[in-house]
Amino acid sequence: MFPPSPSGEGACEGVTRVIIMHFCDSSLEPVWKKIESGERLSLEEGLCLYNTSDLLGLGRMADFVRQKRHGRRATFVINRQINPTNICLLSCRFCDFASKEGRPDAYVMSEEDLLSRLSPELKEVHIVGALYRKWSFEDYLNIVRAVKRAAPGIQVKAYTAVEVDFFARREGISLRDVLIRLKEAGVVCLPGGGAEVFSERVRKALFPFKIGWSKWSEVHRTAHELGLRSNATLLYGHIETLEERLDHMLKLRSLQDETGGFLSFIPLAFQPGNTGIVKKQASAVDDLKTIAVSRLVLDNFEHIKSYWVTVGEETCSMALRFGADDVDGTILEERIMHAAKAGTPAGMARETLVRLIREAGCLPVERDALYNVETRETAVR
Ligand code: V47
Repeated sequence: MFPPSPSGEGACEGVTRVIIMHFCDSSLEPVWKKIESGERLSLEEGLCLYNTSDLLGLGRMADFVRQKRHGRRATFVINRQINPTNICLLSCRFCDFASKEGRPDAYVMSEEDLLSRLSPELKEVHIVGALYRKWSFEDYLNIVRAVKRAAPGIQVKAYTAVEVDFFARREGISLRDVLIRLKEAGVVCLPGGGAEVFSERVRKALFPFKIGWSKWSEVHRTAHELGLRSNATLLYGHIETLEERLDHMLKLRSLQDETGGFLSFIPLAFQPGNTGIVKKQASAVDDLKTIAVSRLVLDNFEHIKSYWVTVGEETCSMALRFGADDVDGTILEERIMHAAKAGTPAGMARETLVRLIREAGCLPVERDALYNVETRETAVR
């Protein structure tokens, strides 16, 4: 349904090379044989990768696959996140961002607030709201329309599957009709949020009133049928098991086989904040393993994003040699993870993104919301 992306600068496609890998952990050898010959990995093989003590061996395999697709290129986007309100009908146990009407931290942005956040250099605006009872679907559409009116050149990535489902139920219309109207308003891509972990056990414990895999996948499948691209996330580092992480990835892999509409996969390291669910966020080793396993298991996802907001600048940079090929963008005003006391800045300068990409030995390339890079000259030398 969607055309394959061109291979990246320096990509090794078409070049026959013999790669000799040595592992400290011999259980990686049969998995490497499959990876080298382009065979698909199973859940058990994913577990073998997660459980290895040979972190660098795992990284080399993921880097091999990453370099085959993207060479040394690593992309970033000049973007901004906008969260028009934090007032949400849901009260998910893991979320410190959502608030209720009348609480001191509750806010609702006016159109003026929203538009004051736009600036000419932005390529992408990433809008994620909350389920606000007082706003109709038309109000949510007007946010997108206002951005497009004020800055027609900015691409809008907006509204997670959770919000799309909320709009459909509120208006009594189909998901398809919601998505058609979002597209008409100017949305080019759905963000990957709301996926959390597609485990019913975890859903019941942490977000029982939020949609699960069945509805989440229906929204994304329908979006892809309409030509809207989308992303997919995984929230890890709370109560989920490694099997549940892998099952999540395999579900996404099968949907991607069907539609080809996903652009990128983004593992989000859970920020514990005030939730009391866990004391500490996942370790840097777990972050790097999760990126590497995603790259190796999700063989049909073009892009694996290392999200600096949750893993920090250093791990984000290292992740580019563990399978990731993208670092998201400048973001400027991240609120969701920062409501949960993320220790990273709320935004990052272009120069910092370029530096962290270069430090990993990669070639920084600026992209747009749909991962288009204008020409080879867009590589930031
Ligand atoms: O679905 C909420 C997560 C997601 C926390 O598509 C948390 O490019 C960590 O969708 N710690 C929303 N994560 C963010 C999102 C996103 C982010 C970056 C890029 C893209 C993309 C999409 O944030 C939610 C939830 O899984 N989240 N609270 C927390 N305390």
